[in-house]
Amino acid sequence: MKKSALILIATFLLHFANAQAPIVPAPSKFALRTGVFKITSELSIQENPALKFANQQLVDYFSTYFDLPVKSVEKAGKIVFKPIQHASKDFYSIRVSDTISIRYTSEASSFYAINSLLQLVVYENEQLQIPFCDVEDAPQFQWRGLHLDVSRHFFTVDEVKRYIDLMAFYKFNTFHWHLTDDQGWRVEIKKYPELTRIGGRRDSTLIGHYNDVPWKFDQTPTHGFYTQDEIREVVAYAHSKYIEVVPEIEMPGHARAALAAYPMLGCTGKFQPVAGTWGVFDDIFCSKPETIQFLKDVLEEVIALFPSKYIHIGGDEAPKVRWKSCKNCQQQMSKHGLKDEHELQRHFITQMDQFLTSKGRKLIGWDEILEGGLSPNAAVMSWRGEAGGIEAASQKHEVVMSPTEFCYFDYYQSSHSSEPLAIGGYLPLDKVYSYSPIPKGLAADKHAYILGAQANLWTEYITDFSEVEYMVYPRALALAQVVWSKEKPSFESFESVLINYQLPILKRMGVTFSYSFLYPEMQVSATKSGLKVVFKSARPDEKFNLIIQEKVGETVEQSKQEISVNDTLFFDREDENHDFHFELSPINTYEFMHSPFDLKIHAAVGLPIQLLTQPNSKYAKNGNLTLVDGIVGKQPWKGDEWLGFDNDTIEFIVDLKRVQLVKAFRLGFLEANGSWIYLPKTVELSLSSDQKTWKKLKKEPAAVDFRQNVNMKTRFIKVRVLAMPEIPAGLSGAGNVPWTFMDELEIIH
Ligand code: TNX
Repeated sequence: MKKSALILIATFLLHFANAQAPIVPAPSKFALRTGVFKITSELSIQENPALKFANQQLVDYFSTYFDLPVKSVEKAGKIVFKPIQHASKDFYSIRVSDTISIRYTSEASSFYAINSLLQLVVYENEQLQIPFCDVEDAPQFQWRGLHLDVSRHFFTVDEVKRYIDLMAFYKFNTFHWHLTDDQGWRVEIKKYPELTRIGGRRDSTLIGHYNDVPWKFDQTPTHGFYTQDEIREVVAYAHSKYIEVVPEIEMPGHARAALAAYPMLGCTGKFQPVAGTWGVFDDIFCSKPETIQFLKDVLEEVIALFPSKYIHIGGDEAPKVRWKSCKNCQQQMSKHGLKDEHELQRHFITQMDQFLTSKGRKLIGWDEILEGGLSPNAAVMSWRGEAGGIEAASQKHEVVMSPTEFCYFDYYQSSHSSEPLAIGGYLPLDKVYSYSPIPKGLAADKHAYILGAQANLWTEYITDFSEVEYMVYPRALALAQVVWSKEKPSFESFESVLINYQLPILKRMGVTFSYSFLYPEMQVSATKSGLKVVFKSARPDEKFNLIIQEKVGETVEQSKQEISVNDTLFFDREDENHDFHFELSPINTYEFMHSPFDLKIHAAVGLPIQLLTQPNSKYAKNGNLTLVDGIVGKQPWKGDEWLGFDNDTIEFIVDLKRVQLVKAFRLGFLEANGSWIYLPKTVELSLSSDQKTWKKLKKEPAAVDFRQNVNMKTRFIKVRVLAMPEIPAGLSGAGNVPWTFMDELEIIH
């Protein structure tokens, strides 16, 4: 290895607390005592009709995973229940000694107690046992949700039940079932059979990422829907696990599957097939009375199938282009004195609100339903950040928080290239764990309007159920903690519980969870002369074999070295034109994935950059270093390599630290229009040796790999990037300010 990569040893160990509750979400109180309760074939549980679901859960778990029959007995068995009053909602307690006594306040809480108990079971010295302990517990939020999109990809009844099983085990209580979208209508509606016959089928599906052009299609038809009997079966199953199923019927947007079945429900009446690509489509439900009546008919059947208090009507991402040129829609607007199409959307949603309210139900919709004014009884699901939630709660409407930044489980969970293709974004486990559903900017007297939070699993890129589990677990455990516990243990403590207790449980249950949180992450910081690199890992005592491939010009040298977490590598920008490729493999025996990292040492690494325009905090993982951290932004976009802005003018200054000859300047831009990330219009460079007088170079059009010849001496380079002020109509994200993503900035001497 060359002198450029020096390894300095600065290893230290973290210490984890010992007496942690192995239960996730962590109970409010947990205390271990000496002794163990031995589980034998004599295990018995007290029969009681009110506790039948809790008992069933226990019986099923022991028979499925330990092949152990548990007897139900009339009088006190080994596991005894006692109802109590005057405790907080869904409070329960467990005392494990020679018998196990459970005190509960509600049927649901008896079920929660059983799930906690099951998580306490350990297999030691060839004996199943539960340590003597005391547990006290109650949930914080009433809406503890997971969502599943079955439109983009269809999942069978058995798979949905499995999803519910795992949810229940971690005390989630709301299953948001996204049943309709552009790519498939999945619920049988007796009055409109074409919805599932035509709308439940698509001829072909996009292969690869939406942003990869030209598009390729699989040419394989897919068809799937749930009959009303199957829906009832799932609802009853969820009910037996104290989970409420909230159905979502999307309107007025994301309606292409329904419109394929009944084209006259749209504005143009023209037939278009069920969509086989992703994103947002201009063709949405028309606002004319016939379509409104159709949707009420659909909701009527949906209400009969789902006893839930809330009915989700979507409301997101509905472009208004068709409505603008539709005579029926314009007529509705003048008839009802509506000033624009946003108000027309409010009028649309209000009619659904009145209908659902008249049936004793409550409408919930994505935060776009705030645009044009909120319908009187509507609850809001805040996904585009927290702002929608804050606004709705301030207007005294109920809110469920689900901001993309913390709750989108379709985002990547690590930056490793071996992650399966995903939509984009970056949401590692610790980020989920750090979430707190009550937004900071919300007045204290409005906190009660926040019902809780949920994670969403959109399945554009998730084609089979094992991948569903991969994306959801273990991130769902972090969210379970967020929505259940009043006081969260530290992330380190959660992580050690996960590694020591919960991963073995997930394994036992056959969950195809992700180990991504255990993969080391490369962390880069700036030094005076270049970069410093460490590989951060969840396990502080981890040792790796580090294989370094160093490419200088055409020659590649390889070296191997054993390192520990927190061993540090240093790189100097004087050693420009080196490409490093690291591979880490653990020396310990833990299951692991291949985890390569690339680092490019160029003449600008670690240089100070003064950001005159601030990037969006969601996309600035390495702050101003991002542009010169040697990690070159790649496609598909994972959200952490790029610096992301949502401004139309972006300015920053690079300091080369001394006046020097610059031959050329390079800056990469990301084009991922499906994610509303557009190439900016122009780049304008200015040079200065003192930051007082600036020499402007010719403005150039931006490009994915933008390069400009400079051939001048300078110390400071000011970069001014101009983006479109607004995404034009007809393109993905029309009407919004486009995202501008840039990386990596290089100086060529
Ligand atoms: C936005 S979240 C959507 C979905 C996509 C998702 C992908 C929401 C209300 N709408 O239609 O599947 O992004 O992350």
